[in-house]
Amino acid sequence: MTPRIDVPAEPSPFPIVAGKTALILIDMQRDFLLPGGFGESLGNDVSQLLKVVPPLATLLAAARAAGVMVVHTREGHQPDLSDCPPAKLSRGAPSKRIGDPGRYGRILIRGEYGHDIVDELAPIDGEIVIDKPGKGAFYATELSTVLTEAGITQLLITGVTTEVCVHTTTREANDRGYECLVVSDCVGSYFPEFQRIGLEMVKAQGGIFGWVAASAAVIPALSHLTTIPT
Ligand code: TIU
Repeated sequence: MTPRIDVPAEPSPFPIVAGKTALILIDMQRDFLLPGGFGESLGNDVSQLLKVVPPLATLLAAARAAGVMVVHTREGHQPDLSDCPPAKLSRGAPSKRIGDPGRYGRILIRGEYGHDIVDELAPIDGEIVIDKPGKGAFYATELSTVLTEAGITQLLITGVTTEVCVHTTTREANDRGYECLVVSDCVGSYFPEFQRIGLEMVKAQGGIFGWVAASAAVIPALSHLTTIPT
């Protein structure tokens, strides 16, 4: 029998299954999170995202201790912008567009300091890093193949921003047959009302495209996973 633990979640308990569960950290990149970075330069309140880092670091440590697969994503583009659609490139204020020089290097360009993940959540050996050109982590990436080959069916979804890349990825995953738990204090939005409504939308209508629970409910389940004899 596959060891399985039900996490108390809304709208119903969410099954975490040993060997079939992955933790996904979406776009916890300096460009989105750090003061003086791209996100703040657009007028956003980065403190709303920075508060996600401590609980997510704790959840990440618990996942690592439980042997759960960890996948990090980064939104960004090739230095020549060949993978950035004109409709995305032309968005935003002049001089603050993708590829322009920013405080932490060229904005959202692969290889630049700002494009990489914040130090507190840096990937370690053995963890997957998916570079994605879009908002959804399945679009134009190898994520689907990676998860299929690993036999993953359950996703613990975290990262930023709740209503943009977290929602897009969760919706993509749900359509592909994954069961998705969005961890409420480990996702963040620049806009408090989008955070609240974004989480409501996931779990409405009997869990229309996912489940929602706080990390305080997920972590004990992960700890228990390590104690189940296989
Ligand atoms: N990762 C992600 O959500 N990308 C964004 O551009 N989000 C914004 O909210 N701008």
